[in-house]
Amino acid sequence: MTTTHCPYCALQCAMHVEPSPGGGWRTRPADFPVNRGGLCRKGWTAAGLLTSPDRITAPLMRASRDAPLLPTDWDTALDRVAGRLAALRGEYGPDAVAVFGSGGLTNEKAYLLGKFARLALRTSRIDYNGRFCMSSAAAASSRAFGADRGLPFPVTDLAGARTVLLAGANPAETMPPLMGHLAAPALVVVDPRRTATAEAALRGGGLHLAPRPGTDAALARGMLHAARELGLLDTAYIERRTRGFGAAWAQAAAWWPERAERATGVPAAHIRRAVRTLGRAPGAYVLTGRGTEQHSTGTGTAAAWIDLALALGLPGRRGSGFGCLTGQGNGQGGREHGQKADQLPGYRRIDDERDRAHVASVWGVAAADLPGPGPSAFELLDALGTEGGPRALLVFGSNPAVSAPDAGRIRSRLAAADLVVVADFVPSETAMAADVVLPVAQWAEEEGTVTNLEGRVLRRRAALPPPPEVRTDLEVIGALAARLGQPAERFPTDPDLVLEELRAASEGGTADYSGVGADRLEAGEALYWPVPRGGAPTPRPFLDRFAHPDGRARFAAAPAGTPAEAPDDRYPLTATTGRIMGHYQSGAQTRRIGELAEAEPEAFAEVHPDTARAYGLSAGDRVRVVSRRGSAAVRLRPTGACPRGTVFLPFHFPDGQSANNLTNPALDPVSRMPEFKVAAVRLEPADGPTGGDP
Ligand SMILES: Nc1nc2c(c(=O)[nH]1)N[C@H]1C(S)=C(S)[C@@H](COP(=O)(O)OP(=O)(O)OC[C@H]3O[C@@H](n4cnc5c(=O)[nH]c(N)nc54)[C@H](O)[C@@H]3O)O[C@H]1N2
Ligand SMILES: Nc1nc2c(c(=O)[nH]1)N[C@H]1C(S)=C(S)[C@@H](COP(=O)(O)OP(=O)(O)OC[C@H]3O[C@@H](n4cnc5c(=O)[nH]c(N)nc54)[C@H](O)[C@@H]3O)O[C@H]1N2
Ligand code: SF4
Ligand SMILES: [Mo]
Repeated sequence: MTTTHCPYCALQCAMHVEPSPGGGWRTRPADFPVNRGGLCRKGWTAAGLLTSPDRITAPLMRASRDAPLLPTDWDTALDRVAGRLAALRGEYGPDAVAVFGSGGLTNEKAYLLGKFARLALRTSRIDYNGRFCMSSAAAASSRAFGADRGLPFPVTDLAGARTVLLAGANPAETMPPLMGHLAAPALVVVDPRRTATAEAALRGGGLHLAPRPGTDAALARGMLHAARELGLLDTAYIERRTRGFGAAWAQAAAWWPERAERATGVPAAHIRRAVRTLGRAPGAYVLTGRGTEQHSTGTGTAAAWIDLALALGLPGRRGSGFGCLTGQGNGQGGREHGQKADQLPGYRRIDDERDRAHVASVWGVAAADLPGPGPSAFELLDALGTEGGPRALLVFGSNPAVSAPDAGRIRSRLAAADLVVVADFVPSETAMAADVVLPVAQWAEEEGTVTNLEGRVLRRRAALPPPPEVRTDLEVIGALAARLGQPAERFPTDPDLVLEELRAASEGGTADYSGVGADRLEAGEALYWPVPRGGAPTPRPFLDRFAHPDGRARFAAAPAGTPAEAPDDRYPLTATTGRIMGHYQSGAQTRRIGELAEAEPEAFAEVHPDTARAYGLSAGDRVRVVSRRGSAAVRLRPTGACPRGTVFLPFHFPDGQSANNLTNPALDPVSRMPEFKVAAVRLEPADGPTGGDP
C-alpha cells in the first residue's frame, strides 16, 4: 500500500493505492486535513485507468497525414520528432515550434517543460491549459495583493467562518470534500443555476443569488454600494491596509442596488440581504470559481469581488479572507514554474531583467539567450499552421481538441500544422489527431510534487512501475532535449534532481520553493509557499502585509463590462458551460472509467421547463444547440434549477457533443481568458433540418 494524492482536482485528497483483490488496483481515502477521510466518485475510481484496456502502451506514429497511427519503437518516434523539429526550426526559425503544457503536470514536469521550450527549442511560444482555468483570478489577485496564491489560508480555516460567499463555484460537484469545510458557515451562493451547492446553501439558511450569466461584476459593485449604504465598510482597514478605495467607490457609486438588479436580475433586497449576511471581518470569506472568472471580462469581474472583500476588510486577516478555488491537480504549482507564456520559475517575469538574470544563472546560459514572452493559449493554438504562426505543436497534459473554446476551429488548426506531438497515456481526441503519440506514466507510477489549492506543496508517490514500454514525461523531455543537442545534465530525468534545480530557480521569487526539501516533504511538514531555504512555510501570507512593496492591497476599480455576445432574434438563449461530478475536464480520463461512463454516458443540456415547452421539446429529446461558431447535439434535460433563457452544458464530451463547438473565443484583455461561460445560442430538434448557418 502506498499513500499518495488524487490524480484529478486541486483538493489533492490523500489516498492509499493498493492491489485490488480482483486484480488491478484500487484507491481508498487517507487521512489528510483537506479531505479528512473523504473522496469523491472520481477519486474512488481513479485507479481504474492504470490498467485500462484503452491505455497507450507503445509510441504511435503515422507515416503521413492520412495514414493511420501505428505502434513503433521509441527511437524511431523520438528521432522522427527531433528530426522534424530541427528541420522546421531551420526553415522557419525557433518560434515555429509551440509547446502546450498543463496544470495537471507535477511541478517538476512544468518546470522542465518550460526550460525545454526556452533552452532546447529557444521558442517563446509556450503556454498551457491553466490559461483557460484560473488566469483571470490569478491576474486580478496579482494586481490586488502583489501575489497570486489561490487560497492564502488553509481550507480548515473556513470551518470557523460565519459566512462564505461562493461566486461562480459549485464545489458540491467539483470538490465534494470541500463541502465538509463549509458545513458550519452560512453560504451565499452566486450562480445562475440552483446547483447542488446552492441547494446546500438554502438548506443551511443561506442565500442563492442567481445573476444572469456574465453580469457578476455589476452584482459585486452593487454589493459594494449596499455595504456602504448599510454602514458595513471597514474604514480603518481601508485606510491602513489598502490603496485606491476612492476610485473603486467612484465605480460602485453608480451601482445602487436597484440598478444592479436591472443589470443582473438579482432583486435589490437580496443584494442587501447578502451583504448583511456576509458582514464585516472577522468570520466572512469571499471565494471565486470559474463561473465568475471565465469571461472576456473575467479579470475585471474577479477584481470586483476582491474590491468588495477589501471594502469589508476581509483579506489578510485571521478568520476572514478572499480566495480563488484553483481547479486542476497542480493548477497552483503549474502556474508558478515557467510553462506560462510570460513567466519564469518562481512566478518570475520573463520580461524582467533581474528575473531573467537569476534564472539564466541557474540554467548556466546568458540572459540574452532566453526568449521573451509569447502568445496566450488560445492565440497560440489559433495561429498553428497559419502564415507566421507555429508549424509544430508539442502537447503535454491537455486535450484542447475538446477543451479549447471554439474547438471546431482549433481542431482544424491542429490539422493544418506540419507536426503535432502528444504525450498522453490515453488516446485523447487530441492524441488521435497527432502525428506522433508518446505514451507516458500515470500519477501512481511516478514521483513528483504538486501544490494544492491552498498553496501547500505535496509529494506524489509511485505505487507501481509503469508498463514496460511507457516512459515518464521527464524522460521524454530529456530524450528530446538530448536529440536537439542539449547536454544530458541540463535535463535531468530524476524528479528529485529536477526539484533541487527548481528550488534554486525559484529562490527569492514570489513563489519561493527553495525550502521545499525532500526531507521536509518526507516528514509530512505542511509546506505552504513561500518557504525559503531553512525558513518557515507561510500558511497565511497576507496576515501582516500584502506582497506589494508598500505592503498594501490595491482596489482595482475595474468597470463592470458585459459579455462579448448578447442574445438576439436568431440566437435568443444564453449558453453557459461547466462541470458535473462524475466527469473530469475534457473527459479523456473519466469517459474511460466504466462506472463513471455508465452514470453519465452522453452530453446533455439543462434548460428551464418553460424554455423546453416554448420549443415544443421534452425531456430526453435529442436537440442541437447552435451558436455562431458551431453546434452540439445533446440530450435535453429540463429542470427548474436552470433559469429561463439559459442553457447549461457540461464540456466533458467530444466531437459532435462538445460544448466547445459553441463557445466564444473572445478573450479578456488582461488574462487572455476566453468566454467559456457565455454564448448566444438557439435550440433545434437534432434530427430536423438546421435553420441555416453555421
Ligand atoms: N467533477 C469535476 N470536478 C472538477 C473538475 C471537473 O472537470 N469535474 N475540474 C476541476 C477544475 S480544472 C476546475 S477549474 C474546477 C472548477 O470548479 P467550478 O468553478 O465549481 O466549476 P464550473 O462548473 O466550471 O463552474 C461553476 C458554476 O459557475 C456557474 N456559472 C456559469 N456562468 C456564471 C456566471 O456568469 N456567474 C456566476 N456567478 N456563475 C456562473 C455554473 O452554473 C456552474 O455551476 O473544478 C475542478 N473539479
Ligand atoms: N466550455 C468549457 N471549456 C472549458 C472549461 C469550461 O468550464 N467550459 N474549463 C476550462 C478549464 S478550467 C480547464 S482546467 C481546461 C482543462 O481541459 P484539458 O486541458 O483538456 O484537461 P484534461 O481533460 O484534464 O486533459 C488532460 C489530458 O492530459 C492527460 N494527462 C493527465 N496527466 C498527465 C501527465 O502527467 N502527463 C501527460 N503527458 N498527460 C497527462 C490526460 O490523459 C488528458 O488526455 O478546460 C477548459 N475548458
Ligand atoms: S475531490 Fe478532487 S482530489 Fe478529491 S477525490 Fe475528488 S477529484 Fe480527487
Ligand atoms: Mo480548471
